[in-house]
Amino acid sequence: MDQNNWIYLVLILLVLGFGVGVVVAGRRRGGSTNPASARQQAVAEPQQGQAPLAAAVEPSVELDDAADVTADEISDESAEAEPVEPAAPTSMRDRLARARGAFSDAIGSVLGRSAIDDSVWEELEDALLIADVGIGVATSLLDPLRERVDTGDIDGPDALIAALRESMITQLAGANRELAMRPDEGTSIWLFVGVNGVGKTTTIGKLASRQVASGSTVLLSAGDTFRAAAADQLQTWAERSGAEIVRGADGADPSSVVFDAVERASAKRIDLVLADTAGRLHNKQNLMDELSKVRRVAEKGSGVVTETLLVIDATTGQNGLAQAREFAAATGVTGVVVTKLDGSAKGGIVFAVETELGIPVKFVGVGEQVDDLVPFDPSEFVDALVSN
Ligand SMILES: Nc1nc2c(ncn2[C@@H]2O[C@H](COP(=O)(O)OP(=O)(O)OP(=O)(O)O)[C@@H](O)[C@H]2O)c(=O)[nH]1
Ligand SMILES: [Mg+2]
Repeated sequence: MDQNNWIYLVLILLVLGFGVGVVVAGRRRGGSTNPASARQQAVAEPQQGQAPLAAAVEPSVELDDAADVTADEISDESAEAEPVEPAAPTSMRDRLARARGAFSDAIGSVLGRSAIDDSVWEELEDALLIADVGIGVATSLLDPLRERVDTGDIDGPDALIAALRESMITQLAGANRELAMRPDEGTSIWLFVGVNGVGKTTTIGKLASRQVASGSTVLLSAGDTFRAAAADQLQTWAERSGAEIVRGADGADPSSVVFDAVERASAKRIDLVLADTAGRLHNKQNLMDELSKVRRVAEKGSGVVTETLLVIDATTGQNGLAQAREFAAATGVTGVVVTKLDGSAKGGIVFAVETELGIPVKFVGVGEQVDDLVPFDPSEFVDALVSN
């Protein structure tokens, strides 16, 4: 090596030595040249006696989303987030904002009148029809009120709106909205039926959480063997709620899955089986026959179907009534869950189902999260709907 090469080599070594010195000094000060990678390292490799950063964070994200949260996001939250007051529970009134929209305009307008004339009746009828109560229910609500106005029993717009609210509550009064369990007769089974995408699986997940929280042991039966992802979706809810799950092979006979689920539940003395089924069109006879079979087979072992719950999407409006008729004929529906009331201007399907078919609405879905399923309460519902 000649003299120039030696000089170059010495210079390179000097530069490298300086660089290493700077990095080591930075580390000693507790700093890092790359804070993100340092945080990731802390999450991945906690020091002895030190909790990993991820574990120090409340799992405020739902399980589905958890996989998408990077270590960076988690540690940023834990380092910087101020303690947050839990949000006040959203009222029924707020959750039904869209459905109320149709009514509140009409009611505001009626209340602004000095007398009850034809246009008042038109406005109220339009509001009821937009809410999709159906013409039969609208007439049964308004006709008696017309008579009371004629006789002078109702003497002005304020009294008319108050009387309408009362009549709506009365129409929904008296139904038994309990979800039945009959432990003396074996494992209770709640079977969930309905057309595609209405919210059956989500409702099962929400109800499983409620039942587990109230002290029941619960097993979910993944009877939708039609789509591979359906059982995975139910499994996620089982993990969230602390329920067990029985799955069948893809494409397996849905009756065999519910049979196995009930056998497992009764062997383990589990109180309740929540049985999912694939969504199906109510006018496809073979699919409705399959459902009748699922219901029959569910009771072949030591379980009893104490509820067959039809799930209806509020946004489908009056079509929900046709669905209810067919499903009731095939499976003996004992109750309805109306979902997606949070995003619908058509809360009126509740009236149509109850008054025309006599099937009680037992729960309503008002969002996608686990707590967004509430027992149906007529006065709360009507007050939320008919207020200005
Ligand atoms: N906004 C809102 N969305 C809901 C509600 N209930 C269910 N969903 C959503 O509706 C979609 C369909 O829900 P699923 O539970 O998969 O419906 P499903 O009836 O099991 O569907 P299939 O099994 O395909 O027939 C999902 O995105 C749910 O999060 C609700 O009350 N409100
Ligand atoms: Mg489903």
